[in-house]
Amino acid sequence: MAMSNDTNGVASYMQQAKEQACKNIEHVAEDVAAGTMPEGKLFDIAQSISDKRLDELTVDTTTCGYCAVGCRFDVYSDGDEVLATRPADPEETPVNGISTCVKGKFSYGFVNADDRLTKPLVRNESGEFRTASWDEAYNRVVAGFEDIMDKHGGEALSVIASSKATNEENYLMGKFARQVLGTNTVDNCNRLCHSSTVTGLAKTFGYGAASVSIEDLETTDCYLITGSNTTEAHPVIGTRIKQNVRDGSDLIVFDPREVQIAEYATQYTQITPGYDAVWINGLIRYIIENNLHDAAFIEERTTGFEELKEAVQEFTPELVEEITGAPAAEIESAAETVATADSCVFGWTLGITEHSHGTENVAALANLAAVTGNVGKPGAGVSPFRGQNNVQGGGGDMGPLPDNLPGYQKISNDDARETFENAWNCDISAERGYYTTEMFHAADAGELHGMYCIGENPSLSEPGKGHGETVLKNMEFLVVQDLFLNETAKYADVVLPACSFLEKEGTFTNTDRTVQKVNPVIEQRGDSKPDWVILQELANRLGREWDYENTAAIMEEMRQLTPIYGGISQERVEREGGIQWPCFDLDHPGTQRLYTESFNTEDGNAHLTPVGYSEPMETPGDDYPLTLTTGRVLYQYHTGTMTHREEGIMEYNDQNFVEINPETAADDGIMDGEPVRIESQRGEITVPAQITDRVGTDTVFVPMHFAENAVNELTDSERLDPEAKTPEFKVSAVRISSVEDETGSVRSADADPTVGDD
Ligand SMILES: Nc1nc2c(c(=O)[nH]1)N[C@H]1C(S)=C(S)[C@@H](COP(=O)(O)OP(=O)(O)OC[C@H]3O[C@@H](n4cnc5c(=O)[nH]c(N)nc54)[C@H](O)[C@@H]3O)O[C@H]1N2
Ligand SMILES: Nc1nc2c(c(=O)[nH]1)N[C@H]1C(S)=C(S)[C@@H](COP(=O)(O)OP(=O)(O)OC[C@H]3O[C@@H](n4cnc5c(=O)[nH]c(N)nc54)[C@H](O)[C@@H]3O)O[C@H]1N2
Ligand code: SF4
Ligand SMILES: [Mo]
Repeated sequence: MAMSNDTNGVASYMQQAKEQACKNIEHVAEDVAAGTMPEGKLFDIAQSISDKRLDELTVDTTTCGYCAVGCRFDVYSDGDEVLATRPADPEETPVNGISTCVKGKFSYGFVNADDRLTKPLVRNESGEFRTASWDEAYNRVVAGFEDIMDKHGGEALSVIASSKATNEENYLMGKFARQVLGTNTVDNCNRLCHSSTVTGLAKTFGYGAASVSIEDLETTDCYLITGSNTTEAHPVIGTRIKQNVRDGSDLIVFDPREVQIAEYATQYTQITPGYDAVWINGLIRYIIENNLHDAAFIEERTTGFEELKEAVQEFTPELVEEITGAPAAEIESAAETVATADSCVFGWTLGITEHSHGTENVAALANLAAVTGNVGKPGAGVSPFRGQNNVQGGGGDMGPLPDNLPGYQKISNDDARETFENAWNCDISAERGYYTTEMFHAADAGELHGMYCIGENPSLSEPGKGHGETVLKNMEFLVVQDLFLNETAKYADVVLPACSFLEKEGTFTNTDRTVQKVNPVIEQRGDSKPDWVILQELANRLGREWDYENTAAIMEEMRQLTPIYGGISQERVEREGGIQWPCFDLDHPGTQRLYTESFNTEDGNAHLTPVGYSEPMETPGDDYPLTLTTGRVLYQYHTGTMTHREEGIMEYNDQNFVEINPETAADDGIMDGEPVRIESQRGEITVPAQITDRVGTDTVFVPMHFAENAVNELTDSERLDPEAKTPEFKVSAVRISSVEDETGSVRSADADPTVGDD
């Protein structure tokens, strides 16, 4: 960590930010960030910085540990606490420049929270947790895993890897599962998220990743954005898009909710959740019918056009309107705009993927991109905005997956398996393990007996909360490795305290495939340890000989076994800044844009993949007449383990709510702010109403961030995409009714996510 010589500069920066925030409060009627960003907080920070002696402060640049945008900034600390963040040297921040969002800037209360885990926990004789030495905790873990291996074989064990952790740590989580435990059942949150993107893009274009760079996102002529609440979930990308639209680009948004990005759109079309392939096929049909497709691109770079043309015939504008609610005229105008733009980026997130036909939705979008020739040229391509800070790298590229080894090398491929069997000195089964969503059913069926859950909170985040909890409770042996005793850890036999991204070194890979450095900016808390250290110590107690001196050594081993990361060493990332994969050797510059010459398929062509009619596995009917869709808000992060410990954030949004259209609310006699009971076939919750025409009359929305009245009581663990096994989080049939004897406050409906750095 470098010593700061710029503390006055930080204090004055924070002071200016505070003034800016106050200006916002005065001038923007429906304030915003003010709630979280808190004048008070900013003032405290400015004060605490100026109170410190210069030589007590450190400053270092690191990468944000919240979302996959991959913002970088300088963190000021006294070694113990994060005092402030500030834009870093722009050379070091290729993705965000000087922008960050409220979470990256302020949400660090979790670091020193009173209930942060600082010592291992084990159960005492009466089943209560008590603190233990690392030695005792490790012995319990070894005994627990060995017992299950002896009784049922290693394949009865499972690992949930953490996309919050670094690439190096995730490489070790995959290696630990296969080499130390002898199981291919290792998976992570990608399964609940973008795995349908990965399967959909792998079969059409080859790589399960964004083809574009942030630069393309800043400069394109046109955007088609769907199923992405960009300004709340990827705020800094949202800001880039808004700027470019202000400069004249077109922005078309299809979403069941009029989320903030829709307010900036040149065309916003409200759709019924769950029928995306229908309207996307409608666009393709119109484009081909009207000769707006890119015939040269199709001829030279794709296969399957005739089959696609045939398959989209049934999706007339009239049919699309009937099924999705998108007016025929809007289908036509969107098709015209996309097809005639010089370049177009297709951006999506979970509104497309979290369905029982997410892979088909993604394939349909890939078809649209290819048919209009919008791949592999500047400003054009596919851009699934990835989720967790390191889900691209840690959750995918590093191979903690049931069917893939690092770098998407298939477990079924004999050569790939042999390479890893030799390098890791172990046997690897050619049969894939269980995906996360399948693990819970396998445990029910008595096929899976133990789980090592690292940095995830499946008790709350998996679909069908009741089912998930029962499985965790019944798990013969459960180890949880986390920053907190989260809702999953409550069922654990042993809990191991891990370090957060602020306390450790390594790399994260962001949504545009850029590998960036993560540096420790504060001391480790209590006896907690970085995930890689825990994994190494456990592997050695289970009979292996791991001797990584640091995370650079892990990266070195990984890159030699992973062609797409072949040229990415920590030393190089440190020296050059971000490097985008694929980067095949140390002289390779990295790849800004995919598919400029050819696709990553055997014949080098994009494989157009016809997609027929599809609908959700559960649709509204007489008993449950509304569609529930679920997701995020700007201020909160997932199950709240981190953001719920930041006072400023909780002042602004401290409880669950349901968005209901005014007409729907009136029909049911529901008043704004009053409690509403929401019931599905799985369960019921009661949350305050937020009446807003952001949602249509057939849809309600509940966020996923709260343990009390958790929305996953209502979702379903059975309904999965057939290939990716992603749950249908975005569609459940529900009914609502007014509950009169409780009250609650709700957040304001429209929030401006930017923090004023840009
Ligand atoms: N503040 C914040 N930011 C985050 C996170 C967080 O928890 N909080 N989590 C991160 C993670 S892991 C992820 S994966 C991303 C997720 O980022 P998003 O996917 O943008 O987040 P969601 O809130 O799930 O939003 C889904 C969007 O899809 C729309 N939608 C719902 N149903 C449908 C449908 O059937 N069709 C279409 N076309 N649209 C639909 C919703 O209205 C919403 O706009 O966010 C990342 N960033
Ligand atoms: N209804 C509904 N449910 C959903 C979704 C939805 O849209 N709707 N979205 C799904 C999606 S996209 C996702 S990604 C999942 C997210 O679900 P999870 O990944 O289960 O949620 P998080 O709350 O992010 O859990 C991360 C855990 O890691 C811990 N942690 C943080 N940093 C570290 C670290 O460095 N090391 C270790 N060991 N632990 C760490 C945190 O304390 C926290 O307990 O939720 C899914 N669930
Ligand atoms: S946009 Fe994402 S990466 Fe950037 S500061 Fe916010 S949470 Fe962090
Ligand atoms: Mo995610």
